Amino acid sequence: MTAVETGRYVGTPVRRKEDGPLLTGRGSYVGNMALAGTLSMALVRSPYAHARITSIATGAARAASGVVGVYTAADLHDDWKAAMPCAWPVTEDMRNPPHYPLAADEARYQGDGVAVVVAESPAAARDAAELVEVDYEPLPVVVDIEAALQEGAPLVHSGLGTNHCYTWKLDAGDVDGAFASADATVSCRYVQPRLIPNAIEPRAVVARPEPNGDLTVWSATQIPHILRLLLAATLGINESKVRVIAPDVGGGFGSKLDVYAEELLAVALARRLGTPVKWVEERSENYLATIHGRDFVTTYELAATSEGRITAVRAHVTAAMGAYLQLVTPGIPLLGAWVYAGPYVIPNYSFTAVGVFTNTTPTDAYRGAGRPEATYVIERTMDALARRLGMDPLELRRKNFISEFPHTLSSGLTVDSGDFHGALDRLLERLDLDGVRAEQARRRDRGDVRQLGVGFSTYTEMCGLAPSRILGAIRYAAGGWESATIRVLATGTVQVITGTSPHGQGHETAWSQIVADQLGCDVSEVEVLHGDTAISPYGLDTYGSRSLPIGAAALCLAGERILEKAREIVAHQLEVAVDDLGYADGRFSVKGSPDRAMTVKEVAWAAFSAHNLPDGMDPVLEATAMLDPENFSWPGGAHAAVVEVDTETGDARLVRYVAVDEIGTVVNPLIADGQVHGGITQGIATALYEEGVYDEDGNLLTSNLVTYLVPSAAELPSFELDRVAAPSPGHPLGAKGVGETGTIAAAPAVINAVVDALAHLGVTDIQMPATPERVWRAIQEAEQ
Ligand code: MCN
Repeated sequence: MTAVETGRYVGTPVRRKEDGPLLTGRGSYVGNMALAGTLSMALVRSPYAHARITSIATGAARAASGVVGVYTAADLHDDWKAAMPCAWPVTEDMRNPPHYPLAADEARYQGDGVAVVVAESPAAARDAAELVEVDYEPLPVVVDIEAALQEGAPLVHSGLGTNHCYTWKLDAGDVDGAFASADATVSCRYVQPRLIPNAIEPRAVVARPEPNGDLTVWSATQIPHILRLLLAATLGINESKVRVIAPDVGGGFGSKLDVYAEELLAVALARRLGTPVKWVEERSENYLATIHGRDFVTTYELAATSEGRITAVRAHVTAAMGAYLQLVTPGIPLLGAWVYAGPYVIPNYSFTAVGVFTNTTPTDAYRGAGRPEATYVIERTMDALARRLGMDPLELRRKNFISEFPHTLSSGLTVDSGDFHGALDRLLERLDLDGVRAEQARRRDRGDVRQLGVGFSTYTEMCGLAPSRILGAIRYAAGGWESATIRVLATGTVQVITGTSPHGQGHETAWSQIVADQLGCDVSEVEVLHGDTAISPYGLDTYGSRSLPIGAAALCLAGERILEKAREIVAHQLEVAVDDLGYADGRFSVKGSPDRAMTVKEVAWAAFSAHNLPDGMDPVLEATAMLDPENFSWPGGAHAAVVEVDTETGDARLVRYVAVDEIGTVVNPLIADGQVHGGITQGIATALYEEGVYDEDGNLLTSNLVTYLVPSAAELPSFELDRVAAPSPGHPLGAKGVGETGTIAAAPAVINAVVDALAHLGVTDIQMPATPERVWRAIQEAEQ
């Protein structure tokens, strides 16, 4: 695609258009909707992680005041034309046990739905749910992924005869040979904690049957288009009869990239009862019933020469699926599968992922999905290899950086552009490493209680999901294209319809900037419509930092088509050849006669009135583009964390965090900074605070905001951000995705810093999250 000229808006920190209503309490969230005749839904959830359901008595609940109906799996059995969808069967022989919105015979994780109550109010529904009497016969439980693979482990699905879901491999080169002939090898084992997404707005859905048999569904979802498709398929409804609307959505971070039992139940019950049915998740339900993230154990090995050239990588990932496969559960490890060599040239490559069922909440996409896991193990192991070789960890990184582009990774994909050296140079300029090291030395000499450490992470990731042919080749069911329509209305204002579905990312502003530059209008004259399948019938929604890489590229293409059509109209009306016209800032003029001109607004009126258009041309100034990218998007960068660790209590605190990202052209630096801030915070949360913990009976011990530690601004320093740019040659603006970079880079930088703070005591490893207890124990063990 040709590069698009930018003007006065792209690259400037335009304030977010969408913030006014949100900040003044005038957002339109599903939870606030009050449609006439709405009934409320509440779920009865299993308190056991694994239990046979021997009976369900619904009589008392049915008799309760305000209750309209109580339903079990058996009652709704005929409503489902298919089981709940898993769109990524990663191997032909992957095990995918049928998953229905309510458990029929067995509950397989704490929170698994076993019955649903519909009542006249949320309180009546919840109260009646308490009256449903379920007899459970507890069954053996397995929550640990490695234990689940042992011979004789309790089986999550006894019918499968195993907890093994799939094994997926990617091999290139002669890995065994490279390890056999290496001067140095390191082998490390890492645990990625289970993470529990906590969007500020919990999930919510309202389903309304329309008088003509159509169905309207409002959902706090990231994926209105995919949801429509899968609601239609699962319930056997004509897809064109279903309209899904994602109004304002208060964050998702991947957790709303799913088709949930509650959405299917609300739709099925609304159809049965002929009236709107609504469900709003409670925070405690969010912990149990919204997907979780991560929960990987990885062994990661590097082979190198004595000079520090890395010759091979071998990564083996064991990944928790949870009790069932949700929409893209099995594919999450694969999203990192190509980048286990990081930003380094490593000729021999081996990656294996093993998916495992456990009696836990299903896992699925959580910010970064697959790539934070990869970056963490690489960047931790780079430090371990540097220790082994007696080299400076940054020198080791520099020695192995990809420095020529495009670069085809040994794993097979091509990194189109990057500047890893430049990012690291800039980081060091900002950091004053010598100063930090001097302070560290002083504290060590003095034997201070609070020791200082600095840690680095240099990264690349593949985002912008993605070329459809590659997604097809790895057995993902859908494509990766995106759509955009631009309409210049008769009065000259512009309507943009995007297939992306922002839920906090600011597309209304960024897309307006891009279109305003292309068409030479004011940013306030552009209105961006999204998140309603009746308005934007085609789209693949927002996740995987794909919206700018793909959605905005489709937008640029639609803009080009608008300008092509406009140019033909101007040439016709001014009676010149199209090539005789120049274009700048929303105005076409005849080369050499600048006064003979028409603005885009004038052309829009001419196209609307259609009095004098070229023969055969359709009226109105409107264009649509569907764009399937040719490559992934390859952001990268270098991050550094400076931490202070209390050697008596084990308390680790961030003192500084410096990030230099390379995301190509930046459309809106304010939005991009916000994305990096949020991303870094989530990476730091993994490193220091957040961990979903089950006891051995499968009870979720971290089931609220008191026990699951989501950090606030009070725990964090002010981040120091900077950027370098290596624009993507495959993107019309040269832009790359940014939505996940911070999360991908931050955790290893922080843990490397904690380890560095304690290196003089002999500490070489600390598992995430580095809680005071873990840090304290690591110090005690090193001292023995
Ligand atoms: N942007 C930019 N210049 C760039 C890259 C991006 O100005 N070079 C801007 C874009 O215009 C867009 C925003 O940054 O407004 C994010 O763009 P992009 O990287 O394309 O990511 P997406 O819009 O596809 O968002 C998805 C990404 C993901 S995968 C998660 S998870 C995540 C994230 O965005 N979840 C979020 N950021 C979030 N932010 C909020 N507030 N809430 C979430 O749930």
